[in-house]
Amino acid sequence: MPGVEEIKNNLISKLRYSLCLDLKDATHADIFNALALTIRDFQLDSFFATKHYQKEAKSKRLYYLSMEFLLGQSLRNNLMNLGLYPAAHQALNELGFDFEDITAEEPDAALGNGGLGRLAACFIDSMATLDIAASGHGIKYEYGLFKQSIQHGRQVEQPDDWHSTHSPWLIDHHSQLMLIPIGGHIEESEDIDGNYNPMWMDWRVIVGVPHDYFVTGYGGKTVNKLRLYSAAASDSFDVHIFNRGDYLRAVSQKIASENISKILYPADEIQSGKELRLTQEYFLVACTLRDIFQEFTDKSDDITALPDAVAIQLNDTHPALAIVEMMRILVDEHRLDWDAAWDITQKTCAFTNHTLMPEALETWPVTLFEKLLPRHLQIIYEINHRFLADVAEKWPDRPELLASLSLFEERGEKKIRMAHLAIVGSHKVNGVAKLHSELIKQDLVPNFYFISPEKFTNQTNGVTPRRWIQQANTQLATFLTRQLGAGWVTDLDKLQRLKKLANDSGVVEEIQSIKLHNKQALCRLIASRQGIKVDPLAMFDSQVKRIHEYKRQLLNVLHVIHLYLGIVESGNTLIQPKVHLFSGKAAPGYAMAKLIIQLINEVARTVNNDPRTKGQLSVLFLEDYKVSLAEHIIPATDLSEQISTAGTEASGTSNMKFSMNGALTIGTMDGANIEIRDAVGAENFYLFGATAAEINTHRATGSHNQIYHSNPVIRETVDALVSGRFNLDKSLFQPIYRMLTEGDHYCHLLDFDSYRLAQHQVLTDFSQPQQWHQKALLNIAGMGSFSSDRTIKGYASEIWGITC
Ligand code: 26V
Repeated sequence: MPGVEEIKNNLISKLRYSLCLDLKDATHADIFNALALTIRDFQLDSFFATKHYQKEAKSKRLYYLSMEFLLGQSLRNNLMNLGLYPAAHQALNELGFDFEDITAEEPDAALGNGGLGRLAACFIDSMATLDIAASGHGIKYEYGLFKQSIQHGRQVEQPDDWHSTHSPWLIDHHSQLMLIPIGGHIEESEDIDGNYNPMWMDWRVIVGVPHDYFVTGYGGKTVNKLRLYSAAASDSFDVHIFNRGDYLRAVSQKIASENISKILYPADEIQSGKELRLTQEYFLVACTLRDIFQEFTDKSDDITALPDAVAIQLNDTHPALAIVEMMRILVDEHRLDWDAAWDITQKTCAFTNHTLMPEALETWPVTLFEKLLPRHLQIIYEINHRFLADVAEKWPDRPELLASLSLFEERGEKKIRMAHLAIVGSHKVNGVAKLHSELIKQDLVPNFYFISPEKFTNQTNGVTPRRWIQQANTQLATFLTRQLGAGWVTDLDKLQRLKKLANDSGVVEEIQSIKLHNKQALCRLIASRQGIKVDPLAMFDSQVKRIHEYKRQLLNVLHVIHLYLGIVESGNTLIQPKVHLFSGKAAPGYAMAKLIIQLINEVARTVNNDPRTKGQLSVLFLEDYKVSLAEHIIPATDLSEQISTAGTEASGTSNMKFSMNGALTIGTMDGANIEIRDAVGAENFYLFGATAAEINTHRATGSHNQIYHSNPVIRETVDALVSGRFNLDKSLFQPIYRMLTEGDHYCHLLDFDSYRLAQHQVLTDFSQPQQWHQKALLNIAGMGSFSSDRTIKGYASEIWGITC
């Protein structure tokens, strides 16, 4: 293990020979880069050792395909996992730098939108920690998720040029280019034996360049890689266009190719059918499969053994084309017969669904496929034909099954249903929390469940305790290590042992003082980012996540309005001072979500500037939510808002992060909330609202209007939206008012009273600090099974056939 001197010397030499700088001229950003390059060398030593032992062990390899990896910062995580944290800390100090100042320089790698991408990042950490031979495969977007600022209360988006100076964590492999065909057309033909042998002709080529980011498991034994591909143009293949003298066309084609990895699509839960997005998905899949086949054929010449050596996990339908590309490679290139190829493909692939929201389910127009991927379209037709023939044969008396199961949506413009493709081509399909997995079977694709019940399974999400406790909450980590020994970091079930300390008032006071310490740190951050002073003794109530109607930030802000009206109109006083924190981004094209951000900001401005609320109520919208900001907010939160309409949030993962950092949850019976409540005890969780079944019934009866008219508290609150109280323009929030009173699909008003009562109970309980922090301790104690290590062990044994 390198010591302080070695780190110092290497850092200075990186500054000098890689960055051409003298220590005395180096900025904090330069020092960050030099330290990252120093640490990367240690990672690489372990990487080569890992490669060697994985090869010797002939380990089955897992390929995790995802359009998103929301990594955040890496320096502190790598230092901790390699065991170099104290030495690096001291090395920086001895060189005259503050460790916090230097690590804060690292830009977040925001190559994802939200939950799905952050889950992928937790998973690669757990896979390396569990010594699984695994790699992540994604796209190296030049621009990650946009940066958000708030101007006049409104969200403004700016490009996220996350590695303008090139990330020190990435190693480019320009010598391992991949050639990816796209476009063109099919010419029907026969081979010499007279078999149908279609030829994919006149395609153009996109070049894939691999960039490797190294993922250090805890303890540093295993270093896996995350391989991100960028797109480039192929000079040699465009030569004929140049030769024809069509210089401008050749250049524009080059630009078009480079655009493929230019930007992350900033929408989640909204699918828009854009050509560039489909091209990105194909590009990821095609590059990854070239890597998979290359690695496999290096070791084996028996292609039928592929499913024993390789498992592919599809993170939602976005990489589902892997099924089709694999069939193309096996049938067209390896000349396997269809049934053998299909058997290999199905045994290798597995699919995770992450959403029940109809607008997020991917479908692609057939015409778009015809233009970009004509051979893949043919293969999809063939998969569908054989699949439906099989269904018709097995269930001759159920002809109605065919239209509902088909890979094609025939109503309106003909489209390919990517979820159907993913289900048919996989041997396992999983949801991400118990309720979600049930709803997949019962509501989303009941007929698929009917024909192949054995495919469907659940793997409840988890989060990595390395980042979300050890790194984000160093005081809690120190406390845990003192109480439980260091083993909790890789065996989170050890947290259970805290239960017996719940009646030890000294321990409970320590939990309280850790929380206060974290709140003070967050106050300093808020003061420096937004120039606002917050009282650390107030209750911190946080809702941080993408802004979406189904997540119901609006329910939260309606309740804040209700509290405000109580103070200013009825002269109420809150039993405890409260700070409501909101943070999150809205998809740039999602007007209602953006209006909700504006409402939160206008309510914040009104409430915070009203002298009558002083010392009682304040509201903050923290700009530019990202992983590194979450690491500050979550450990400093008293109350975690997990208030989605039951049956809409597949799992949620911030709910887990908050609870394991000692926040109590106010939440609905949705996603993983249900399992969290079971784990921490119903008495330590503030449950409210209708269940998924009740929501269905309510929607069917459509009695929302009645709630507004019959409930004066609700009416007063909703009317305030259009009263001019929060903005001189009374019509500004009219669309929200209308949504609530003319449909309220997400049932804000239905759950309002129940939410209000639960919030009241929260405040009452918060005024008893000893009891509150005892509940906080019991939350931490109950969260052992929400480590992503547990989740990955489940995937490994039940889906991948990998032992760990
Ligand atoms: C859809 C699209 C559509 C095209 C544009 C880009 C894009 C990006 C993402 C998505 C789907 C997002 C689905 C998602 O993030 N689901 C979340 O997954 C979490 C991890 O399983 C889970 O905890 C959340 O409840 C779920 O909303």
